[in-house]
Amino acid sequence: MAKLSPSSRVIHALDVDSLEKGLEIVEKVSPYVDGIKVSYTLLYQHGISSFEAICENTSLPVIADLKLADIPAIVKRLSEKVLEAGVDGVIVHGFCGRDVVEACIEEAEKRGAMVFVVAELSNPGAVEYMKGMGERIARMALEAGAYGVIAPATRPDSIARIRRVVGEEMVIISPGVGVQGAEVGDAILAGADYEVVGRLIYQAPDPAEAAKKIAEAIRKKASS
Ligand code: O7M
Repeated sequence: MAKLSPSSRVIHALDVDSLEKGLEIVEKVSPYVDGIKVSYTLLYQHGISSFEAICENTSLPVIADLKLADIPAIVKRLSEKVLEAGVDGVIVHGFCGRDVVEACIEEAEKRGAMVFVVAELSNPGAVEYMKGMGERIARMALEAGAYGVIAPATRPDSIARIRRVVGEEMVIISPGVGVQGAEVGDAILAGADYEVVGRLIYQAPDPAEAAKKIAEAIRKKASS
């Protein structure tokens, strides 16, 4: 199982509907990103075999973003299914509680895979219920033994607070860059390890060039 290793510090959110386009983009952007996140867009269109196809066509870690949110018994079965497809990591919601996160980790550990726990979502409406909850979830994820947490690039203050909770032991990945409003590099400055970038890359006329520019912008910001 591949683990994340920081170089560009970009994870590409491959939220495309077409597997053909997805494979093409993966090939083009792989030199400029550290991981690929796949989601329901491919799953609904092409089934779980699309995750297998992406895994077979890249040496980068592939993270399945199904944002699992159910009772432990179901999360365990869904995690097993998705991990069987060959992905290197899975994403589970933290708000469902420790038993759900632990069920996911139990399955992932059998294969040495990574589990990422959503601590706080990036959309504006998330603050209605989630603000402040992110730190509690992050603490639970740390205690449960998760590999990483997801914190919003749109709220760098939340990233900084979550980093204080998890210390250097956990990886923080942050979506919300570009279309959702966060500037490239700001999540890294606030304490994230990786920025999760979707539309800025897969909707660009030249996804490879876009990924390269984002990686350069992060490098520049992180070293200034
Ligand atoms: O860069 P975008 O806005 O086109 O895409 C962002 C990606 O990150 C997309 O795949 C979302 O599902 C995901 N995401 C968020 O945008 N916000 C969150 O709070 C959490 C995620 C995510 O990846 O959660 C696991």
